[in-house]
Amino acid sequence: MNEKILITSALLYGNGPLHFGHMAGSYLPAECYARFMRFTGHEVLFLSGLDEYGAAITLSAEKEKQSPQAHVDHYYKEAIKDFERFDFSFDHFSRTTWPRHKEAVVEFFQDLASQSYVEKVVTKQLYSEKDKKFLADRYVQGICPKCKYQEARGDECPKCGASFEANELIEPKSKLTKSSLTLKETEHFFLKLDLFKEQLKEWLSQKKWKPQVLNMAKQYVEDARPRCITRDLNWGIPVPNEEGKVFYVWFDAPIGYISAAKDWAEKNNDPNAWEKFWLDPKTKYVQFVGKDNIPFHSVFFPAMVMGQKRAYKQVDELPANAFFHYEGKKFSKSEGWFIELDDFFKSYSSDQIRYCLAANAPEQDDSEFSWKDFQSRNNAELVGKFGNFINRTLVFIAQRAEGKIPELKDSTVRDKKFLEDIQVLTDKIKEAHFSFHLRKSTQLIMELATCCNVYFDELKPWQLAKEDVERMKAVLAHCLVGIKALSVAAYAIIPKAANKIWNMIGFDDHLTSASFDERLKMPLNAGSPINKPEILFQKIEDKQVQKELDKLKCSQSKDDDSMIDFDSFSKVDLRVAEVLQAEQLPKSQKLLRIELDVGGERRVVVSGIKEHYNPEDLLGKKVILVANLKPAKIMGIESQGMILAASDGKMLEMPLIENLPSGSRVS
Ligand code: B3M
Ligand code: ZN
Repeated sequence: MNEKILITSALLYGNGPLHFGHMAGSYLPAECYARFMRFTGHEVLFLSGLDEYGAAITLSAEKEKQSPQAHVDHYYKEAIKDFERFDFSFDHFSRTTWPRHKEAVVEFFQDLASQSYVEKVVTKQLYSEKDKKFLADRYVQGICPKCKYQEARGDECPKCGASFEANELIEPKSKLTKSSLTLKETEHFFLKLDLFKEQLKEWLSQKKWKPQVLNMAKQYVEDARPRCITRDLNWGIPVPNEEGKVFYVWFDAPIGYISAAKDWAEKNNDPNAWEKFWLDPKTKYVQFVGKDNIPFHSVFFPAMVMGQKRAYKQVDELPANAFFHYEGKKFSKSEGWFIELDDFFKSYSSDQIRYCLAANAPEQDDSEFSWKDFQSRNNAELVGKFGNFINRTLVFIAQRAEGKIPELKDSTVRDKKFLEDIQVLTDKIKEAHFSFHLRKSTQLIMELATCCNVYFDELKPWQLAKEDVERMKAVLAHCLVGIKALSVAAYAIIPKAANKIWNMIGFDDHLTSASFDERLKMPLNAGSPINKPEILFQKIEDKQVQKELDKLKCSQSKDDDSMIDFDSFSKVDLRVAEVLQAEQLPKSQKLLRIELDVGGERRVVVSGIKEHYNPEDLLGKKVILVANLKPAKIMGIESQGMILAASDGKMLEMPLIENLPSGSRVS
């Protein structure tokens, strides 16, 4: 049955360029889903936009000595350009400074206020005596009240994902001047989240989302209490009748999903068209976000929607992804840990990177982009399996079958099995897309390519060319069914290549002029010519990969911020420590409680190595301990140091000392 599907990707902060981290997390999965859903005949509205208000923007605009508006204007243009380079099929990419977004936000607020879901409260906010102003949470850093991470931001902890009010931070400081802050009274509006607690619980209990998403949502609901939705700031949507106050960016941004639809409708000269998606309970609404955005999308915004007089659609599916890193570290423009897209697209195609990011999408755990993996996905999979089958078949037809499509006839048991396998695999690919398993669908596409290659190798058309030309032609006709299936199956992920293949096998319309199922069923035009086979993907050479890695190294060494001097290093007290005891922490998947002997002193450390080491195997081992790390409470246990371990994101290994006694210094 055809559905109406509203798809949104988290709004991108307008304070920096798009990178693969965003792409793999909340954009590409949405983009492939949107393409697939349209291709399978659904009515799709795929939206996103730029998140342009809030202190994240003013902070970075100040750094670049620009006005906030000029700053977001620049990044809006960049975002449009970048999404185009990735062949995105957004129906519209809007922005929160779009004038009519204001109205939508004020309307949301007034609806909530008129039903007493907001209250005005005298609050104590962090104030900088030095700057004579209240500091928005983004300008504040401190220690996370939940996990004690030292560099928590004012509104959330990047380490444990907790979200909180800036005044709950321990030892708050100004991010810019590092001066300490005091609490001072100011009036603000609070959204009474607690009033929605039961309704949210009931609503969430019906969701079949990923356990990690549901757990985070449920935890946040348990914690539900009034949340401040206004700020003392001069960049944002003004709160009606309140001088100097604007709405908190997380209040306005999700409403941006609705405004984006209105913006789309207006630009298409059909101003009410947005209602068809947003106000129809039959619409299926899918939101793609990163894991740090889960609380806002699963609880905060749904509560705002519950408090509206109009029945806006609530989110139905929230396939939130984990984080995506670059060669083991977070993407960061400021730290030079970054890929310039201008450079990237000079050497590689959108299909190559879309495939690689889809194959590594952080669906369950954090994952990463590495140049070696990119090379091997490209060379072994796209070129070696997928492209190779298409190329060898078409070249063979050009040389041995007059370049014409042979008739599909006289199917043997083996041929029938091949056609059945194609059917089974394309069904599975469909299912993988429907259930948001993008990684799985890339694996299945490669399985399909392998199945085709195996058929070709087994049936040996080159031998048949000498023995039985008719049979050779029949085999090639079956191979063409395989090529057609590859084109159809891979479309959502590598749309350009897919359509090229479609045209190579003799069709002159666009692949998506008919649906996925129709395309699979459709026969090839026996007797008509195939088009000249083109190379679909270029091989990536070792020296190219080396060049990219060198570039990264070079941008690192240029970056002074990431270098430390010897004095700073020598402050770290590294010691050999012998494991005396190790035990599981029943409530944690990752942590072990380890007791160590450090030259006669006993220490307890909580260490995230449970997935890689059995506690009993650790007894008597001598590890390296950071012995002068400030103690931190982890799961209620005071951890007095940190054990060193190497990891590539998948494997983890601790350096072990064989002969030296515990307590020895490591330098
Ligand atoms: N811009 C946060 C982020 O990019 C934010 C998403 C808003 S979605 C309404 O992580
Ligand atoms: Zn934390």
